[in-house]
Amino acid sequence: MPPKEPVLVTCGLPYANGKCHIGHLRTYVPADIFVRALRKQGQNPVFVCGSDTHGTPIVVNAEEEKVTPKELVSKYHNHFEQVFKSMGINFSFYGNTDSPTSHARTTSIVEALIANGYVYPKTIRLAYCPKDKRFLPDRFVEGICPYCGASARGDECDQGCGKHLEPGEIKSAKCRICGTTAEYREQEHFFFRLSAFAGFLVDYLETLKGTPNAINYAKEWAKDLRDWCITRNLEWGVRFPGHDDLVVYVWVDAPIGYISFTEEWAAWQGEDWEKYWRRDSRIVHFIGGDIIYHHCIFWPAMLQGAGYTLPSDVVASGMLKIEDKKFSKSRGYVVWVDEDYLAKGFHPDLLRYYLASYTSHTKDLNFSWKVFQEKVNNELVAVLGNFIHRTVHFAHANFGGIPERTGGGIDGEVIDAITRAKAEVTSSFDEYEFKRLTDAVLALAAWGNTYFQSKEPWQLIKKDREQCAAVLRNCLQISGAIAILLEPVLPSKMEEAWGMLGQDGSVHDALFDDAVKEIKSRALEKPSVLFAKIEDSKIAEAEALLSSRVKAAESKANKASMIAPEDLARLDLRVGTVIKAEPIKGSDKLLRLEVDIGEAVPRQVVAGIAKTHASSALPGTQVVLVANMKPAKLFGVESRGMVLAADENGAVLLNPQTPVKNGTKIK
Ligand code: B3M
Ligand code: ZN
Repeated sequence: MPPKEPVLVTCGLPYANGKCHIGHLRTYVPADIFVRALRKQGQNPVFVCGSDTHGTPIVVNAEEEKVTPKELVSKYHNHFEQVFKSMGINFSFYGNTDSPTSHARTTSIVEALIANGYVYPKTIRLAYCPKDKRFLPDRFVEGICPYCGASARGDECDQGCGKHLEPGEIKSAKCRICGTTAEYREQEHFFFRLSAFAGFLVDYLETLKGTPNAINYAKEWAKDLRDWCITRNLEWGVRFPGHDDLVVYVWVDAPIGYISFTEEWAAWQGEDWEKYWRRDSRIVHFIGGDIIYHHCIFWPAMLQGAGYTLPSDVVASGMLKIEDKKFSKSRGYVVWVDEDYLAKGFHPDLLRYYLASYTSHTKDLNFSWKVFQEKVNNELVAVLGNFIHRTVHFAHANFGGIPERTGGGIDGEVIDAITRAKAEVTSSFDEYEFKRLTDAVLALAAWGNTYFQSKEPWQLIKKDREQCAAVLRNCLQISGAIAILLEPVLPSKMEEAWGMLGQDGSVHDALFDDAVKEIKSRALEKPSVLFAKIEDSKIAEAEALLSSRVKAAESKANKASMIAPEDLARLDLRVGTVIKAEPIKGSDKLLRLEVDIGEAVPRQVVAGIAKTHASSALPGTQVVLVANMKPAKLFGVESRGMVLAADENGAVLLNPQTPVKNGTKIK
């Protein structure tokens, strides 16, 4: 059954605060493939996206770049729009959340939520920088996650458990700009009554489609909902109605961009936006795996509370790795789409192919330049390009084009092979598994190569010209089918192939069903090379650029971590003698030591040396102790210090060259 119309597809809005990298494309390319595939099934989806322009991600970076938020946003808005276009990602509309329409729609939705009783004021304690004399919303504050203890920023435990943090929740808060320890001050803020939507969300998530990662996480989270603070102390953003000193939290107005961009597109096209957002429709959100909470919990609750159509599908992509390392801009593990890829002359379609064909949409995707080269050379060049090229080349050289039909039509086995591939391609979209699409088409090309080889047209042409023509027609039929089925992934390359096959119109307008329509006879030109091999030197150059960036990041980090003499002076290092040593129950690594450091009572410390030291051999040994360590409990035993050891093959204890008095300080 064809999915219902009208269809709106959206992509998560990139923050307009930095350049586009491959991590972004992990979401946008599959979304574009999906939209193109819907068109090939005769549907007419609208595809919107745009810049996320508000919130502390923008304000912090603008302060760092010493420009206004508006200037920062317009610079990167243009950058993203340009890169998306170059990558063949064709949005129906690419907006920005600072537009008058976006402000108006946000205000209207917030007012509706207030009118419907879903917003209430509450006084909370917030981080405040006494030096900069301002409140520190979200990314302006750094500290410790109250849930897992990892370093976190104000709105999100980005290095640990990934939890969304509410204002005031972060512990040991420091101002990100000046490093001053924050104070907590009280202020009235406004909360969205998310808890009122608990029952609604449980039911809604039963009906939500998309990828299992999105739906399953959301179902867990829906069990424990906390109300959500939706105002912030910022100048930049959408004013909270009736309060000139507050703006709404960026995660309120950002998804509302999906609606306002539809409005702007509709005004431009003379269409009706309410068809999508006020009546029955199919709304599909493509997002990164880290913003599932926002799209499956906050957003549907907001829409429900204000009376809008709910999303039908949430499609969340897996994470991206670079050369098997966790993606990280600060550590240099990043590939910039513009300067590292497009500007180096790599064709956009090759990267689209990599992103679609590497792995399942929800799994980790590793980008490696070597694998990129292998995939292009072994799959696109050796299988796909080779098949289309040899077919067109042979037809051109021996028949001057696609030969006339004589006798029967296309072979049954050829039609079967195409039909199988087409079924696999169309069904891959029901599960948002784009790799199945590329695998199926590659298999069809491989099948074509075997067919060509087994029919030996180079022999046939000498013996039976008519039979040879029939074989060629079959091969050209397969080539045309490949161009149609693969157009969503390789739009510009398949348009080129379509041209080489002399077909009418554009492959962008062909339907999947056209893949089995019999190809027409026509004159062909000598084919050009569709995919060229990527040389080792190109890859070596790209790898060198990446590793120089990683090295630069490392040396910057090393410089930043150099210490001054006064930092060393903070360590209270003393020599002591082990008086007692014994194993700790339940641990095969730890020993409990009592160390005399010249104090009235020996220090009890826990040391991870059980694998390398028998407890009986230790009493009498001098050791070096960090005497001002924060006390910690290990296996129920309190440790009040740390014994120093060289970290080789386990632990080699440090001690003075000649015995010294217990308690002697180390300088
Ligand atoms: N601007 C980017 C992110 O957190 C954020 C997405 C908004 S989608 C409405 O990935
Ligand atoms: Zn955490």
